[in-house]
Amino acid sequence: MPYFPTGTKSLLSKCLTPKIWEQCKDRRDKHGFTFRQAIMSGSKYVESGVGVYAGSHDSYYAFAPFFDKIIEAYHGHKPNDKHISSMDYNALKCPPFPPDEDKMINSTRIRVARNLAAFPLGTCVTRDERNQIESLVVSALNEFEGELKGKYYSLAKMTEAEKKQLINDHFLFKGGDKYLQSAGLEREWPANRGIFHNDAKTFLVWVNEEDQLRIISMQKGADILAVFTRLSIAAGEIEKVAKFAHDEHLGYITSCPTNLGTAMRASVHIKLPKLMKNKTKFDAIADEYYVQIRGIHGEHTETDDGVFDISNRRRLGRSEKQLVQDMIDGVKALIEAEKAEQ
Ligand code: ADP
Ligand code: CIR
Repeated sequence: MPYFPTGTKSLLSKCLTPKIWEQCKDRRDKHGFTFRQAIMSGSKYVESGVGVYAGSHDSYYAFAPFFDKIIEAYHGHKPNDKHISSMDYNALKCPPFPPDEDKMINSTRIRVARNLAAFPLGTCVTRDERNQIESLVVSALNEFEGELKGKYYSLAKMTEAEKKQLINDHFLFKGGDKYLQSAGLEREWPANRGIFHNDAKTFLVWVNEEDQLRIISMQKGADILAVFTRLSIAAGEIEKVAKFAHDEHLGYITSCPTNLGTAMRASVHIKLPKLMKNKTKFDAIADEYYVQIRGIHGEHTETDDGVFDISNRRRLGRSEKQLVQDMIDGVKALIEAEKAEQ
């Protein structure tokens, strides 16, 4: 059984009891992914928040005594609970922000993660399967017309300068994430990874990173409704041609259990230079409204100039529409608090 030093806070360390270890330690899912592989990341990096990845849709059931606990602890979702999906953008309560608040928001981005039903997850695919996934997804995306029409850029063919520019502009994944590496998600990097985007870079799809697809809608400013509407239409179009791994209990299946359900993160980059100095209040509002605070250069980054990435923390058991609403309500509360700080 892995050793966790005193003070380890990861969900893995909390959920992996000696009984569950005994029950699961020699199990494999139907693609051969072992329980030990699933917990490798958090065993190696004890500072993980969660520390667990699935090898396939089946991992969540093959290792159920363990994953049920993780899922309940993170999402409050019990083994018999159902997940409901709705990308109904007409139901969103999102009046435009007044001008003084609008200018506090630099940009808006909503992404959903999706994986193909016909393959295991990125943690467990072979090189050949990863290649097949790339071909299938890219050929579907190449059919897009109108605003969503774009081009696929293979990571292996990009120059260092192009990559750097896309990362700095917040369009592309970074690679080199130790948590993903320890879960096997960066094997044979950069082969068969890439990004599809339209000319305006308001619609983007990452291929074969943490999940097989990350479908992204983003733009400058605070028009959350426009961003959600574009995402909803694009995800619907892709789903017509690619069957995604999904079930009634877990919603969309993802390699990290924190993303299950909607697999959606809706975020704004927002200036909160005063509130950041009152960390207790900042964190209390974030907790109350179920939003997560990140730095603006991706997960596990800090802020340098008082700009924060604020996003929905919940992903499972509530619809996409409800969770975009969580983010909107949290952002409004944070703006009020920022204005109230001296
Ligand atoms: P995820 O893809 O899980 O949302 P990250 O937090 O690593 O993961 O973010 C990926 C990239 O998207 C980063 O470059 C980040 O800066 C960018 N990003 C996230 N939210 C926004 C936003 N609201 N505006 C602009 N860029 C964003
Ligand atoms: C961790 O456990 O810290 C990483 N594997 C990332 C987990 C997902 N991110 C998150 O909850 N913010």
